[in-house]
Amino acid sequence: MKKLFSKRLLSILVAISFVFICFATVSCSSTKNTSSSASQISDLDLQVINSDPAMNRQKVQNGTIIQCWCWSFNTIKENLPDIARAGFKAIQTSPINACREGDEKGMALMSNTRTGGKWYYHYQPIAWKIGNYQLGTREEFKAMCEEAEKYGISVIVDVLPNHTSSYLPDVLPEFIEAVGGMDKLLHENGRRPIKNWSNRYEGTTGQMGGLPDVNTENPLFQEYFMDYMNDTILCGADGFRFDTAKHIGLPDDPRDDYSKDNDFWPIFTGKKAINGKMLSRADELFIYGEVLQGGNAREKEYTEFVSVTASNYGGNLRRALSQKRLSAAALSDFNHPANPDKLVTWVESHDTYANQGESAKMTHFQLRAGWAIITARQYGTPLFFSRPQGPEATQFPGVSQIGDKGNDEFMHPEVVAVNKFRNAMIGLDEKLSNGSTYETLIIERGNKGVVIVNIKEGSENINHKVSLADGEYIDHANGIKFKVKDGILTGKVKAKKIAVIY
Ligand SMILES: [Ca+2]
Repeated sequence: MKKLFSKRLLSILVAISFVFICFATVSCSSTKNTSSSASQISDLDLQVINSDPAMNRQKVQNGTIIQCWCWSFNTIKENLPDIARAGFKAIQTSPINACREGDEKGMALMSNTRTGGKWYYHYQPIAWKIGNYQLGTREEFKAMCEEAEKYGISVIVDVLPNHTSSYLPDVLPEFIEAVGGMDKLLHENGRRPIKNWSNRYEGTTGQMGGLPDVNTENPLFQEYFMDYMNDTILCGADGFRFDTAKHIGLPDDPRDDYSKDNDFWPIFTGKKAINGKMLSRADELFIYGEVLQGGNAREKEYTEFVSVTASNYGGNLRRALSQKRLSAAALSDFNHPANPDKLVTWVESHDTYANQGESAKMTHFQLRAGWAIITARQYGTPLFFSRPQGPEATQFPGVSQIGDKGNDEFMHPEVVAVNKFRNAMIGLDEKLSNGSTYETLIIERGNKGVVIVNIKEGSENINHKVSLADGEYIDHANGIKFKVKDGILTGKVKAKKIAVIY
């Protein structure tokens, strides 16, 4: 309660100080489109005032998240004004825990040498404490969270309790001692590679991708990991992404011989204590699990505890974009058995970009078109993957390294316009339809707004029945004029452009 009050007080004080600056400069409205930071404060103050932490979960779910992939804590902190201005409501960090220090701590995102660096070492935990050589220290993380709060931006932290570093000797003695010794660290089955991915016993207790499977049901591990989770929340985290969540068993999944209860999910969503310790602020946190669909993922069952990733929808969307067939009927279907308000949607994930490379050849425009679709829709919480700097449609351009910010696409006017459209359309019903061909998708929200995604090489003349009030509209993305007369929307969307009308 004390934290809640102090956060509210801080928000009010920041808002008041913004108002004061506005009066002092008498320039808030007249300089809205210039680039100086003082002139853009007016764009931010509403977001600050709306940053009531009690509403955190709903705010994140209704908004958009930017995955600051491999950005350091200091880099994120420096770019918070731009992130807020772009209309994002949350940032997602890469894993912040102590991690494998491979390649002599090389900082290349991906190198072919033994010393250059590899991004994925931060997905290999060696102890549950905050800070690593890739992203920064605990103090820097905390400072980032404190700054994010000023902008009404929530912080989602990527956690990966399912496994350790692929090289077990890397695991620090403090981790091994905390769980009761080396023989208590892993599941009985934890070094046998998963062969049958539909077998829940293998899938939840076996070794995935060379990563030893931690006994996540060992009460000593649970207490140790709870201390980390609560420290992360104390520093200012507002939610979590659970990596490889489908590899941690649900209560009714088969148990490993070393485990008594499959109670990981009840404990780490605040429904049950471990040795007297509860997850802090559990009701406010936005928590989702990486539950990649396929095999026997039980993706619907996970939503009893957490939101989950709509990975099939991401695949369908990427296919639709590459085949230039944005069928409204096909793209209406999230291809997921769970309630759609429990889904996290993406065009691509860091895995499809950096691991399999399956999405790496997508162009900036294809990614924006996909982003516009998931962000304009009523359901699903869109996750924006921030790619590294450098030429488009390239997996590892080699321009930026671990710790640097990604490319500027998160600030592209079309991305910003759809982010703000989403924030303005909360709760309104959606209607998807096509233009003259499958290369134009039209997403209406209630009687308030329309987003048009045109992936054609040519322009699309819009002549479409809508529920918008009659009048003239200026598209928020590219400044194109549209008109609604007698319920018919007319205007022209140029080749490979997105129009955001409300
Ligand atoms: Ca597991």
